[in-house]
Amino acid sequence: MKTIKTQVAIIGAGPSGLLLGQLLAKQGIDNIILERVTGDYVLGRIRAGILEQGFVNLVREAGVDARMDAEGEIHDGFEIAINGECTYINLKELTDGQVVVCYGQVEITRDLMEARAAAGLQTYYEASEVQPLDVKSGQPAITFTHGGEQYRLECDYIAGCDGFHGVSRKTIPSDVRQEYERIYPFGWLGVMSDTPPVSPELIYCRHERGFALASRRSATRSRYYIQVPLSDRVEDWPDEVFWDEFKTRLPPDAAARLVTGPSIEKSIAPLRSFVCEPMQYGRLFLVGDAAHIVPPTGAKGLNLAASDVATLYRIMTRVYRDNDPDCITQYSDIALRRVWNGERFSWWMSNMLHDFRGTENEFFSRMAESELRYYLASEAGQKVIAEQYVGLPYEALK
Ligand code: FAS
Ligand code: PHB
Repeated sequence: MKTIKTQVAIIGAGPSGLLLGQLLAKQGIDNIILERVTGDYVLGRIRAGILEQGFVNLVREAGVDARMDAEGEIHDGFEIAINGECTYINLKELTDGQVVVCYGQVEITRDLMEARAAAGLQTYYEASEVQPLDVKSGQPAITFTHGGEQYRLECDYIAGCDGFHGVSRKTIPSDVRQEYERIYPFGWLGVMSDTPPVSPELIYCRHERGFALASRRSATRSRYYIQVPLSDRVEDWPDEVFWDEFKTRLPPDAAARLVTGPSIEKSIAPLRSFVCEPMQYGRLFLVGDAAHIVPPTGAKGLNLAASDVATLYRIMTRVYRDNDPDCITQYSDIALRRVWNGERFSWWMSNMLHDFRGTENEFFSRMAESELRYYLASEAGQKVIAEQYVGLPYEALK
Protein backbone atom coordinates (compact mmCIF):
# COMPACT_ATOMS: atom_id res chain seq x y z
CA MET A 1 0.00 0.00 0.00
CA LYS A 2 1.35 3.44 -0.97
CA THR A 3 1.06 6.18 1.69
CA ILE A 4 0.48 9.80 0.65
CA LYS A 5 -0.25 12.83 2.82
CA THR A 6 -2.18 16.11 2.67
CA GLN A 7 -3.77 18.57 5.09
CA VAL A 8 -7.40 18.36 3.89
CA ALA A 9 -8.62 15.28 2.01
CA ILE A 10 -11.69 15.96 -0.14
CA ILE A 11 -13.97 13.15 -1.31
CA GLY A 12 -15.86 14.15 -4.48
CA ALA A 13 -15.03 16.40 -7.44
CA GLY A 14 -18.47 17.90 -7.85
CA PRO A 15 -18.97 21.65 -7.33
CA SER A 16 -18.61 21.34 -3.52
CA GLY A 17 -15.29 19.49 -3.60
CA LEU A 18 -13.78 21.53 -6.41
CA LEU A 19 -14.81 24.90 -4.95
CA LEU A 20 -13.52 23.96 -1.50
CA GLY A 21 -10.24 22.69 -2.98
CA GLN A 22 -9.70 25.91 -4.91
CA LEU A 23 -10.43 28.14 -1.90
CA LEU A 24 -8.17 26.13 0.44
CA ALA A 25 -5.34 26.20 -2.10
CA LYS A 26 -5.69 30.02 -2.27
CA GLN A 27 -4.92 30.02 1.48
CA GLY A 28 -1.94 27.69 0.99
CA ILE A 29 -3.80 24.77 2.57
CA ASP A 30 -2.75 21.55 0.85
CA ASN A 31 -5.61 19.33 -0.36
CA ILE A 32 -6.16 16.22 -2.49
CA ILE A 33 -9.48 15.28 -4.15
CA LEU A 34 -10.62 11.67 -4.63
CA GLU A 35 -13.34 11.27 -7.27
CA ARG A 36 -15.10 8.01 -8.14
CA VAL A 37 -15.71 8.71 -11.84
CA THR A 38 -13.95 10.54 -14.68
CA GLY A 39 -13.99 14.32 -15.03
CA ASP A 40 -16.00 13.99 -18.25
CA TYR A 41 -18.63 11.93 -16.43
CA VAL A 42 -18.95 14.64 -13.77
CA LEU A 43 -19.38 17.25 -16.51
CA GLY A 44 -22.06 15.12 -18.19
CA ARG A 45 -24.51 15.71 -15.32
CA ILE A 46 -27.06 18.45 -16.21
CA ARG A 47 -28.10 20.15 -12.97
CA ALA A 48 -28.47 23.61 -11.49
CA GLY A 49 -28.60 26.94 -13.22
CA ILE A 50 -29.14 29.75 -10.68
CA LEU A 51 -26.32 31.14 -8.51
CA GLU A 52 -26.95 33.24 -5.39
CA GLN A 53 -24.76 36.30 -4.79
CA GLY A 54 -22.97 34.39 -2.01
CA PHE A 55 -21.96 31.68 -4.46
CA VAL A 56 -20.83 34.28 -7.02
CA ASN A 57 -18.69 35.95 -4.35
CA LEU A 58 -17.05 32.62 -3.46
CA VAL A 59 -16.28 31.87 -7.11
CA ARG A 60 -14.68 35.33 -7.35
CA GLU A 61 -12.66 34.68 -4.16
CA ALA A 62 -11.51 31.39 -5.70
CA GLY A 63 -10.29 33.31 -8.75
CA VAL A 64 -12.50 31.31 -11.15
CA ASP A 65 -14.95 34.04 -12.18
CA ALA A 66 -13.75 35.05 -15.67
CA ARG A 67 -16.13 32.90 -17.75
CA MET A 68 -19.00 33.33 -15.27
CA ASP A 69 -18.69 37.12 -15.66
CA ALA A 70 -18.38 36.82 -19.45
CA GLU A 71 -21.14 34.28 -20.08
CA GLY A 72 -23.34 34.27 -16.99
CA GLU A 73 -26.55 36.30 -17.14
CA ILE A 74 -27.58 38.67 -14.34
CA HIS A 75 -31.27 38.25 -13.54
CA ASP A 76 -33.01 41.11 -11.71
CA GLY A 77 -36.12 39.03 -11.04
CA PHE A 78 -38.42 36.24 -12.18
CA GLU A 79 -42.11 35.62 -12.91
CA ILE A 80 -44.52 33.49 -10.90
CA ALA A 81 -47.66 32.56 -12.88
CA ILE A 82 -50.89 31.12 -11.50
CA ASN A 83 -52.88 29.56 -14.36
CA GLY A 84 -51.30 32.02 -16.79
CA GLU A 85 -51.63 35.16 -14.59
CA CYS A 86 -48.10 36.53 -13.99
CA THR A 87 -46.54 38.43 -11.06
CA TYR A 88 -42.98 39.74 -11.42
CA ILE A 89 -40.79 39.27 -8.35
CA ASN A 90 -38.38 42.19 -8.69
CA LEU A 91 -35.42 40.84 -6.75
CA LYS A 92 -33.29 43.96 -7.28
CA GLU A 93 -35.93 46.37 -5.94
CA LEU A 94 -37.20 44.13 -3.16
CA THR A 95 -33.72 43.29 -1.75
CA ASP A 96 -31.97 46.66 -2.18
CA GLY A 97 -29.99 45.62 -5.23
CA GLN A 98 -29.37 41.88 -4.88
CA VAL A 99 -29.70 39.70 -7.98
CA VAL A 100 -28.94 36.15 -9.09
CA VAL A 101 -26.70 34.89 -11.87
CA CYS A 102 -27.92 32.34 -14.40
CA TYR A 103 -24.89 30.16 -15.22
CA GLY A 104 -25.03 26.37 -15.49
CA GLN A 105 -23.57 24.11 -12.80
CA VAL A 106 -21.78 22.22 -15.57
CA GLU A 107 -19.97 25.43 -16.55
CA ILE A 108 -18.97 26.31 -13.00
CA THR A 109 -17.72 22.75 -12.51
CA ARG A 110 -15.75 22.90 -15.76
CA ASP A 111 -14.16 26.22 -14.76
CA LEU A 112 -13.19 24.81 -11.35
CA MET A 113 -11.77 21.61 -12.87
CA GLU A 114 -9.64 23.59 -15.34
CA ALA A 115 -8.42 25.96 -12.62
CA ARG A 116 -7.48 23.01 -10.38
CA ALA A 117 -5.54 21.30 -13.18
CA ALA A 118 -3.81 24.59 -14.11
CA ALA A 119 -2.73 25.04 -10.48
CA GLY A 120 -1.26 21.52 -10.51
CA LEU A 121 -3.50 20.44 -7.62
CA GLN A 122 -3.86 16.68 -7.18
CA THR A 123 -7.14 14.96 -8.13
CA TYR A 124 -7.43 11.17 -8.30
CA TYR A 125 -10.25 10.48 -10.79
CA GLU A 126 -11.67 6.95 -11.01
CA ALA A 127 -10.69 6.31 -7.38
CA SER A 128 -12.54 3.28 -6.03
CA GLU A 129 -13.11 1.65 -2.64
CA VAL A 130 -12.76 5.06 -0.99
CA GLN A 131 -13.02 4.54 2.77
CA PRO A 132 -12.54 7.17 5.52
CA LEU A 133 -10.83 5.79 8.64
CA ASP A 134 -10.17 6.99 12.24
CA VAL A 135 -12.22 10.16 11.75
CA LYS A 136 -12.59 10.55 15.53
CA SER A 137 -8.81 10.43 16.01
CA GLY A 138 -6.24 13.17 15.49
CA GLN A 139 -4.90 11.33 12.43
CA PRO A 140 -7.77 10.42 10.09
CA ALA A 141 -6.98 8.67 6.82
CA ILE A 142 -8.65 7.41 3.66
CA THR A 143 -7.83 4.17 1.88
CA PHE A 144 -8.65 3.89 -1.81
CA THR A 145 -7.68 2.10 -5.00
CA HIS A 146 -6.44 3.91 -8.08
CA GLY A 147 -4.93 2.45 -11.22
CA GLY A 148 -4.94 -0.97 -9.61
CA GLU A 149 -2.81 0.26 -6.68
CA GLN A 150 -3.86 0.52 -3.02
CA TYR A 151 -3.35 3.91 -1.35
CA ARG A 152 -3.55 5.28 2.20
CA LEU A 153 -4.11 9.05 2.26
CA GLU A 154 -3.12 10.47 5.65
CA CYS A 155 -4.58 13.87 6.45
CA ASP A 156 -5.65 16.27 9.19
CA TYR A 157 -9.30 16.62 8.10
CA ILE A 158 -11.73 14.98 5.64
CA ALA A 159 -14.35 16.95 3.66
CA GLY A 160 -17.12 14.59 2.50
CA CYS A 161 -18.22 16.32 -0.71
CA ASP A 162 -19.41 13.04 -2.24
CA GLY A 163 -23.09 13.75 -2.79
CA PHE A 164 -26.21 11.92 -1.65
CA HIS A 165 -24.97 8.48 -2.61
CA GLY A 166 -21.44 8.91 -1.28
CA VAL A 167 -19.53 7.11 1.46
CA SER A 168 -19.04 10.01 3.89
CA ARG A 169 -22.50 10.27 5.48
CA LYS A 170 -22.49 6.50 6.11
CA THR A 171 -19.19 6.90 7.96
CA ILE A 172 -21.12 8.63 10.76
CA PRO A 173 -22.51 5.76 12.91
CA SER A 174 -26.25 5.24 12.44
CA ASP A 175 -26.85 5.74 16.17
CA VAL A 176 -25.20 9.16 15.91
CA ARG A 177 -26.91 10.29 12.66
CA GLN A 178 -30.42 11.75 12.66
CA GLU A 179 -31.96 11.88 9.17
CA TYR A 180 -35.04 13.89 8.15
CA GLU A 181 -36.75 13.22 4.82
CA ARG A 182 -39.78 14.04 2.71
CA ILE A 183 -40.29 12.36 -0.68
CA TYR A 184 -42.56 14.33 -3.04
CA PRO A 185 -45.30 12.44 -4.91
CA PHE A 186 -44.12 13.62 -8.36
CA GLY A 187 -40.94 14.21 -10.39
CA TRP A 188 -39.54 16.82 -12.80
CA LEU A 189 -39.11 16.03 -16.48
CA GLY A 190 -36.22 18.25 -17.61
CA VAL A 191 -35.48 19.11 -21.26
CA MET A 192 -32.50 20.98 -22.70
CA SER A 193 -32.83 22.35 -26.24
CA ASP A 194 -30.80 24.65 -28.48
CA THR A 195 -33.75 26.99 -28.97
CA PRO A 196 -34.14 30.63 -27.92
CA PRO A 197 -35.71 30.71 -24.42
CA VAL A 198 -39.28 32.04 -24.09
CA SER A 199 -38.20 34.68 -21.56
CA PRO A 200 -35.05 36.64 -20.62
CA GLU A 201 -35.60 35.54 -16.98
CA LEU A 202 -37.26 32.54 -15.33
CA ILE A 203 -40.99 31.79 -15.23
CA TYR A 204 -42.29 29.48 -12.44
CA CYS A 205 -45.80 28.28 -13.38
CA ARG A 206 -48.51 26.96 -11.07
CA HIS A 207 -51.04 25.38 -13.43
CA GLU A 208 -54.06 23.12 -12.98
CA ARG A 209 -52.29 20.52 -15.16
CA GLY A 210 -49.14 20.73 -13.04
CA PHE A 211 -45.98 22.78 -12.41
CA ALA A 212 -43.75 24.06 -15.22
CA LEU A 213 -40.52 26.08 -15.18
CA ALA A 214 -39.05 28.02 -18.08
CA SER A 215 -35.33 28.46 -17.43
CA ARG A 216 -32.33 28.99 -19.71
CA ARG A 217 -28.59 28.54 -20.17
CA SER A 218 -27.98 31.29 -22.75
CA ALA A 219 -29.80 33.31 -25.44
CA THR A 220 -29.73 30.21 -27.64
CA ARG A 221 -30.14 27.37 -25.13
CA SER A 222 -33.33 26.66 -23.12
CA ARG A 223 -33.78 24.57 -19.96
CA TYR A 224 -37.42 23.62 -19.34
CA TYR A 225 -39.16 21.44 -16.74
CA ILE A 226 -42.65 20.06 -16.16
CA GLN A 227 -44.06 18.17 -13.18
CA VAL A 228 -44.80 14.53 -14.09
CA PRO A 229 -46.11 11.52 -12.12
CA LEU A 230 -43.36 9.44 -10.48
CA SER A 231 -44.54 6.49 -12.60
CA ASP A 232 -43.66 8.28 -15.86
CA ARG A 233 -40.58 7.34 -17.88
CA VAL A 234 -38.65 9.50 -20.36
CA GLU A 235 -40.00 7.26 -23.17
CA ASP A 236 -43.53 8.46 -22.27
CA TRP A 237 -42.49 11.97 -23.32
CA PRO A 238 -41.43 12.20 -26.98
CA ASP A 239 -40.43 15.76 -27.87
CA GLU A 240 -43.69 16.75 -29.52
CA VAL A 241 -45.73 15.51 -26.53
CA PHE A 242 -43.46 17.46 -24.16
CA TRP A 243 -43.69 20.68 -26.21
CA ASP A 244 -47.50 20.54 -26.34
CA GLU A 245 -47.81 20.02 -22.57
CA PHE A 246 -45.16 22.62 -21.73
CA LYS A 247 -46.88 25.19 -23.97
CA THR A 248 -50.24 24.50 -22.29
CA ARG A 249 -48.80 25.27 -18.84
CA LEU A 250 -47.01 28.49 -19.88
CA PRO A 251 -48.66 31.93 -19.57
CA PRO A 252 -50.23 32.87 -22.97
CA ASP A 253 -47.61 35.51 -23.91
CA ALA A 254 -44.75 33.09 -23.26
CA ALA A 255 -46.58 30.26 -25.03
CA ALA A 256 -46.91 32.46 -28.09
CA ARG A 257 -43.14 33.02 -28.09
CA LEU A 258 -42.21 29.35 -27.60
CA VAL A 259 -39.74 28.02 -30.17
CA THR A 260 -39.63 24.24 -30.15
CA GLY A 261 -36.82 22.02 -31.36
CA PRO A 262 -35.11 18.67 -30.72
CA SER A 263 -34.21 17.93 -27.09
CA ILE A 264 -30.47 17.52 -26.54
CA GLU A 265 -31.02 16.17 -23.03
CA LYS A 266 -34.15 14.75 -21.40
CA SER A 267 -34.42 13.17 -17.94
CA ILE A 268 -36.81 12.69 -15.04
CA ALA A 269 -35.57 13.51 -11.51
CA PRO A 270 -37.42 12.60 -8.29
CA LEU A 271 -37.89 15.35 -5.68
CA ARG A 272 -36.92 14.97 -2.05
CA SER A 273 -36.15 17.05 1.03
CA PHE A 274 -33.41 15.49 3.15
CA VAL A 275 -31.15 16.60 6.01
CA CYS A 276 -28.57 14.62 7.99
CA GLU A 277 -27.66 15.87 11.44
CA PRO A 278 -24.96 16.39 12.59
CA MET A 279 -22.96 17.49 9.53
CA GLN A 280 -19.68 16.55 11.17
CA TYR A 281 -18.21 13.66 13.14
CA GLY A 282 -14.78 14.13 14.61
CA ARG A 283 -12.59 15.39 11.78
CA LEU A 284 -15.06 14.41 9.03
CA PHE A 285 -17.26 17.19 7.64
CA LEU A 286 -20.28 16.59 5.37
CA VAL A 287 -20.63 19.21 2.62
CA GLY A 288 -23.43 19.82 0.07
CA ASP A 289 -25.57 16.94 -1.15
CA ALA A 290 -23.67 14.54 1.14
CA ALA A 291 -25.61 16.16 3.99
CA HIS A 292 -28.78 17.60 2.45
CA ILE A 293 -31.09 17.54 -0.57
CA VAL A 294 -33.82 19.99 -1.58
CA PRO A 295 -36.46 19.90 -4.32
CA PRO A 296 -35.08 22.18 -7.09
CA THR A 297 -38.16 24.46 -6.93
CA GLY A 298 -36.27 27.06 -4.89
CA ALA A 299 -32.97 26.80 -6.84
CA LYS A 300 -31.19 26.09 -3.53
CA GLY A 301 -29.36 22.75 -3.93
CA LEU A 302 -26.12 24.02 -5.38
CA ASN A 303 -26.36 27.25 -3.38
CA LEU A 304 -26.64 25.44 -0.03
CA ALA A 305 -23.59 23.40 -1.02
CA ALA A 306 -21.76 26.71 -1.57
CA SER A 307 -22.68 28.04 1.89
CA ASP A 308 -21.38 24.81 3.46
CA VAL A 309 -18.15 25.30 1.53
CA ALA A 310 -17.90 28.91 2.72
CA THR A 311 -18.25 27.89 6.37
CA LEU A 312 -15.77 25.00 6.17
CA TYR A 313 -13.27 27.09 4.18
CA ARG A 314 -13.32 29.85 6.79
CA ILE A 315 -12.94 27.31 9.60
CA MET A 316 -9.97 25.60 7.89
CA THR A 317 -8.38 28.99 7.29
CA ARG A 318 -8.70 29.81 11.00
CA VAL A 319 -7.31 26.36 11.96
CA TYR A 320 -4.19 26.67 9.83
CA ARG A 321 -3.60 30.42 9.67
CA ASP A 322 -4.63 31.37 13.23
CA ASN A 323 -3.75 28.03 14.81
CA ASP A 324 -7.26 27.66 16.23
CA PRO A 325 -8.15 23.94 15.89
CA ASP A 326 -11.04 24.22 18.35
CA CYS A 327 -13.11 26.30 15.91
CA ILE A 328 -13.98 23.14 13.96
CA THR A 329 -16.75 22.52 16.50
CA GLN A 330 -18.74 25.42 14.97
CA TYR A 331 -19.21 23.88 11.52
CA SER A 332 -22.32 21.72 11.87
CA ASP A 333 -24.44 24.22 13.83
CA ILE A 334 -23.63 27.12 11.48
CA ALA A 335 -24.16 25.03 8.33
CA LEU A 336 -27.43 23.51 9.56
CA ARG A 337 -29.05 26.88 10.40
CA ARG A 338 -28.73 27.94 6.76
CA VAL A 339 -29.54 24.47 5.42
CA TRP A 340 -32.86 24.30 7.32
CA ASN A 341 -33.78 27.79 6.10
CA GLY A 342 -33.11 26.66 2.50
CA GLU A 343 -35.04 23.43 3.11
CA ARG A 344 -38.06 25.37 4.31
CA PHE A 345 -38.07 27.75 1.34
CA SER A 346 -37.65 24.88 -1.15
CA TRP A 347 -40.46 22.92 0.55
CA TRP A 348 -42.70 26.02 0.59
CA MET A 349 -42.08 26.82 -3.11
CA SER A 350 -42.80 23.17 -3.96
CA ASN A 351 -46.08 23.20 -2.00
CA MET A 352 -47.12 26.52 -3.59
CA LEU A 353 -46.37 25.61 -7.20
CA HIS A 354 -47.09 21.90 -7.74
CA ASP A 355 -50.35 20.04 -8.22
CA PHE A 356 -50.82 17.73 -5.22
CA ARG A 357 -54.28 16.52 -6.24
CA GLY A 358 -54.36 12.73 -6.18
CA THR A 359 -51.95 12.78 -3.25
CA GLU A 360 -53.24 15.54 -0.99
CA ASN A 361 -56.92 16.49 -0.81
CA GLU A 362 -58.55 19.33 -2.73
CA PHE A 363 -58.54 21.44 0.44
CA PHE A 364 -54.68 21.39 0.44
CA SER A 365 -54.61 22.61 -3.15
CA ARG A 366 -57.04 25.44 -2.44
CA MET A 367 -55.03 26.46 0.64
CA ALA A 368 -51.76 26.49 -1.36
CA GLU A 369 -53.22 28.56 -4.18
CA SER A 370 -54.77 31.02 -1.72
CA GLU A 371 -51.49 31.35 0.21
CA LEU A 372 -49.51 31.95 -2.98
CA ARG A 373 -52.01 34.59 -4.14
CA TYR A 374 -51.71 36.29 -0.75
CA TYR A 375 -47.89 36.44 -0.98
CA LEU A 376 -47.94 37.70 -4.58
CA ALA A 377 -50.57 40.37 -3.85
CA SER A 378 -48.47 42.24 -1.26
CA GLU A 379 -45.04 43.89 -1.37
CA ALA A 380 -44.30 42.33 2.02
CA GLY A 381 -45.11 38.88 0.65
CA GLN A 382 -43.05 39.41 -2.50
CA LYS A 383 -40.17 40.69 -0.34
CA VAL A 384 -40.16 37.44 1.66
CA ILE A 385 -39.90 35.42 -1.56
CA ALA A 386 -37.21 37.72 -2.96
CA GLU A 387 -35.02 37.65 0.18
CA GLN A 388 -35.10 33.87 0.20
CA TYR A 389 -34.47 33.51 -3.53
CA VAL A 390 -31.34 35.73 -3.56
CA GLY A 391 -30.17 33.90 -0.43
CA LEU A 392 -29.70 35.03 3.17
CA PRO A 393 -26.25 36.31 4.17
CA TYR A 394 -23.69 33.66 5.17
CA GLU A 395 -23.29 33.38 8.97
CA ALA A 396 -19.88 34.46 10.30
CA LEU A 397 -17.78 32.28 12.61
CA LYS A 398 -17.88 33.15 16.29
P1 FAS B 1 -22.51 16.20 -6.33
O1 FAS B 1 -23.42 15.02 -6.22
O2 FAS B 1 -22.68 17.16 -7.45
O3 FAS B 1 -20.98 15.67 -6.43
C1 FAS B 1 -20.56 14.60 -5.61
C2 FAS B 1 -19.36 13.96 -6.30
O4 FAS B 1 -18.84 12.93 -5.44
C3 FAS B 1 -19.74 13.28 -7.62
O5 FAS B 1 -18.86 13.70 -8.65
C4 FAS B 1 -19.59 11.80 -7.33
O6 FAS B 1 -19.15 11.06 -8.45
C5 FAS B 1 -18.56 11.78 -6.23
N1 FAS B 1 -18.63 10.60 -5.36
C6 FAS B 1 -19.74 9.99 -4.88
N2 FAS B 1 -19.39 8.94 -4.10
C7 FAS B 1 -18.02 8.89 -4.09
C8 FAS B 1 -17.07 8.05 -3.48
N3 FAS B 1 -17.45 7.03 -2.72
N4 FAS B 1 -15.75 8.29 -3.70
C9 FAS B 1 -15.36 9.34 -4.46
N5 FAS B 1 -16.22 10.19 -5.08
C10 FAS B 1 -17.54 9.96 -4.89
N6 FAS B 1 -29.69 22.30 -7.59
C11 FAS B 1 -30.11 23.56 -7.89
O7 FAS B 1 -29.73 24.51 -7.19
N7 FAS B 1 -30.94 23.76 -8.96
C12 FAS B 1 -31.32 22.73 -9.79
O8 FAS B 1 -32.03 22.94 -10.74
C13 FAS B 1 -30.89 21.41 -9.52
N8 FAS B 1 -31.25 20.38 -10.33
C14 FAS B 1 -30.81 19.12 -10.03
C15 FAS B 1 -31.16 18.01 -10.84
C16 FAS B 1 -30.72 16.72 -10.53
C17 FAS B 1 -31.11 15.55 -11.41
C18 FAS B 1 -29.93 16.51 -9.37
C19 FAS B 1 -29.47 15.11 -8.98
C20 FAS B 1 -29.58 17.58 -8.56
C21 FAS B 1 -30.02 18.89 -8.89
N9 FAS B 1 -29.66 19.99 -8.11
C22 FAS B 1 -30.07 21.25 -8.39
C23 FAS B 1 -28.84 19.83 -6.96
C24 FAS B 1 -27.40 19.72 -7.41
O9 FAS B 1 -27.05 20.86 -8.17
C25 FAS B 1 -26.55 19.58 -6.18
O10 FAS B 1 -26.96 20.50 -5.18
C26 FAS B 1 -25.09 19.77 -6.45
O11 FAS B 1 -24.71 18.87 -7.46
C27 FAS B 1 -24.36 19.50 -5.14
O12 FAS B 1 -23.01 19.42 -5.41
P2 FAS B 1 -22.07 18.43 -4.57
O13 FAS B 1 -22.38 18.59 -3.13
O14 FAS B 1 -20.69 18.66 -5.09
O15 FAS B 1 -22.58 16.95 -4.93
C1 PHB C 1 -32.31 25.37 -13.93
O1 PHB C 1 -32.04 26.30 -14.72
O2 PHB C 1 -31.90 24.20 -14.09
C2 PHB C 1 -33.17 25.67 -12.72
C3 PHB C 1 -33.40 26.99 -12.36
C4 PHB C 1 -34.18 27.28 -11.24
C5 PHB C 1 -34.72 26.23 -10.51
C6 PHB C 1 -34.49 24.90 -10.87
C7 PHB C 1 -33.71 24.62 -11.99
O3 PHB C 1 -35.50 26.51 -9.42
